[in-house]
Amino acid sequence: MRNACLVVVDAQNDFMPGGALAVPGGDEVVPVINRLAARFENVVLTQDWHPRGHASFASSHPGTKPFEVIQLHYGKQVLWPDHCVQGTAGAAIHSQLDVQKAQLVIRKGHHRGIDSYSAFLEADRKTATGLKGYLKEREIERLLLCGLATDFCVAWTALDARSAGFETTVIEDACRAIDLEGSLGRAWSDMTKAGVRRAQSAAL
Ligand code: VGL
Ligand code: ZN
Repeated sequence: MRNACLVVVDAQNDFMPGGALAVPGGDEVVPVINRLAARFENVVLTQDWHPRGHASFASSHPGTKPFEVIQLHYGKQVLWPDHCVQGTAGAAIHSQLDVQKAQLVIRKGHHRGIDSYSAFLEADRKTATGLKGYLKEREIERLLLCGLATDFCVAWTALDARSAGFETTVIEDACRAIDLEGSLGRAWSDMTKAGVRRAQSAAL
């Protein structure tokens, strides 16, 4: 699979049970991803990496609460509890994730005023992370996505991967979702429409 790359999205402590923005069952993906990663020559990780006072934090907008939606200069933004603050234990990749072979870690969400669910383009839909250029230069054509959360960072990354021309598959049992007011169902329907494939790890 020289032209394929496994992209492990945000497998970080703050998205695990007990973390600041815990995704139900988030830790269950770790052994599944470890089994998958053993079979890939190319592995890339993403890491949500926010400065203190980030625009996606409810704590940065007095009078708001986590999970409310507000309007920012680039459009709608869900407000989250403070999470994945640069350099904190919560921002670290899960210690059981066997990622020694990963060749690149894309850190995203580091501009204070712009969120970035996608590993390709920030929420202003203009600022690129550089991942597309990296993968194209490595002649990668197929992306297999796993990690957290299915309906936010995995889905946005998958949709942008399709726009960038990659054959894209989301490995469902290697992901877990936040599922805010139907967001998981919407994410799957958007991904299916965009030509993202849905697979189970056992079938790969
Ligand atoms: C994520 C919400 C906020 C994710 C990151 O990794 O899906 N979700 N920041
Ligand atoms: Zn975030």
